[in-house]
Amino acid sequence: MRTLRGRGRVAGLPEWDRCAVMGVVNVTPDSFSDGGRFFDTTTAVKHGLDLVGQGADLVDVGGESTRPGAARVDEAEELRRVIPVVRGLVSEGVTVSVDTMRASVAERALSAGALLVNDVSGGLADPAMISVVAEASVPFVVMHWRGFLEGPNVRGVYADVVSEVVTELRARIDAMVDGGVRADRIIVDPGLGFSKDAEHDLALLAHLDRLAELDRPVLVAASRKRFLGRVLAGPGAAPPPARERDAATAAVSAIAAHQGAWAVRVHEVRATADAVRVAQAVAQAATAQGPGAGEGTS
Ligand code: PMM
Repeated sequence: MRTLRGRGRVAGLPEWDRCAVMGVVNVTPDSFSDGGRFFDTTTAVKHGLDLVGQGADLVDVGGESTRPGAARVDEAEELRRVIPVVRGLVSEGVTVSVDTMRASVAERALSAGALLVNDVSGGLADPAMISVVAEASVPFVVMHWRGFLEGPNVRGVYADVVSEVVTELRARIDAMVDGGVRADRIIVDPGLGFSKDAEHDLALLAHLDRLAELDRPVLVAASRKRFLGRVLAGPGAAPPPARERDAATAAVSAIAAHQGAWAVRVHEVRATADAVRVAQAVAQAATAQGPGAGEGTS
């Protein structure tokens, strides 16, 4: 099986010897899977620390829901939600990433100690994002995005979803590099569920190795997403609610880690932390075994 290359080190971040686990803290009243649960600073910081206790290597803090039809929060409100949580987690020694489409929020979060910017728009929503990331010389997650999830953008149209995602991500990488972002800072993400149906998401997971063409580490963020609801429900049935999709999420984490993903982004950390360790043990056994190993034992 072809696996992803370039999983190893992302410049500017600690190095993990296996697929890293990114725990999610949404400081929002309305995210689709955990909206409202961690909406005040103290609860959000405590939740982030709990995720680290359960095995998260880094914590992704976001203040704006990206679910279909969600209204944008204004900049002041996003800053109010995100910055104190970033500061609180950084002061506890946590490696923090900021999930934002706004350059100003990214900049303030970096000043508060965040080490990574995770932008679901891949730098498209805010033209100032590229220069902020270039200037700070920090790692940047470039997710595949076709615009805000409203109107026709909710359902993407693809002739060949895998090839189109690879091509469109390559264009974003080129734009980032042209804007002064160092290539070794860029992480790519196929953007599961963003202008994609279940069949698109599953095709991307089945062909994750194609992202190796981009030669960048890959982040997979499948946690609790709609396509898992579809898979669990089967044809015609109602999908289970988002919070009942954690076992399915951990299954995706094992698949992604086995294929060589750099990190997986999840709401429930414990099962995924186990999944990536099992994937690592299997990978090590495969290396130890190697071609020809075991000869002479019979
Ligand atoms: N999905 C969500 C939020 N942030 N970041 C990246 N890099 N990739 C994603 O697919 C992604 C993301 C939406 O899920 P949430 O509201 O449960 O956090």
